[in-house]
Amino acid sequence: MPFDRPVIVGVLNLTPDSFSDGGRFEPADPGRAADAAAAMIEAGADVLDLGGESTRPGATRIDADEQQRRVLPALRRIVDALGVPVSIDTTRAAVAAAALDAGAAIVNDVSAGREDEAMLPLVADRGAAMILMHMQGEPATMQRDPRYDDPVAEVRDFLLERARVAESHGIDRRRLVLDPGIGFGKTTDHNLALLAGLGAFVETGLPVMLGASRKRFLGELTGVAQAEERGLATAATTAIGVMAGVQMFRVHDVAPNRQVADVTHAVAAHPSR
Ligand code: HH2
Repeated sequence: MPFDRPVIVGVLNLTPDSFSDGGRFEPADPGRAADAAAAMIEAGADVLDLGGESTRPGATRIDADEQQRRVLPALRRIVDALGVPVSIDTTRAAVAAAALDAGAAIVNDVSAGREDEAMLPLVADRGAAMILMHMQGEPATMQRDPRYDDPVAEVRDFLLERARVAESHGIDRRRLVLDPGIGFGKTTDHNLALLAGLGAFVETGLPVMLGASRKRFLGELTGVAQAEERGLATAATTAIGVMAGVQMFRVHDVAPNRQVADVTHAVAAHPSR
């Protein structure tokens, strides 16, 4: 993946219940999802992240067959028509395998390969890239009482350990991306600590992805109740991430984040800094 500019990863949830964009697409109508994907590319997305299971706090689990039924028709269309790198947001190896068969290039696993023991061997075998995300607990209960002594150090150490395990399965380190997992078993204060401490993740030398888009803590900070209206708050996190050296941004609203990332990156990369 080229990192000469920030990579914008557009979120396309093929779910009825995602917290901010659920219910937009029917699996029976992959054309609409492909149109939305084309609009994201037009707006400046470099990668599209497709998912068939919501991981919002308290979400119901979706089995591998149903995830495939939701995601694969749209994924095939997007790969065929747009030829952009696609990542599959799943913790199940069967879903990842089918998505890689259909042309996906990246596996985005919010369990960092912990949920399905077949995941890391699969990614190694296919030579795919992988996003390893930190989560404390599980989606059903993760927001009940998350606790850390030192959120930045604990999340960073967890991710480095998962990267080590991924490498021990034969995944090339250069194909790994670390993601602190904003909102996954974290209070607003934990999320703020992670945003303030992004430099510690960048210093690991592995590429870092930030997924703060529209999340609840942004609503808490701004008083904006509707997730779809947190675009500016999200863009602020993109600016913070770019200044800290973060390379990838998983966002629902591509156009404003593309603009913010490009301008901020021009400043961050300026020789006078
Ligand atoms: N956040 C969500 C889902 N997947 N993957 C990574 N790597 N990082 C994230 O921060 C992340 C993620 C949650 O957002 P969304 O997909 O919009 O909602 P839902 O889980 O309800 O589908």
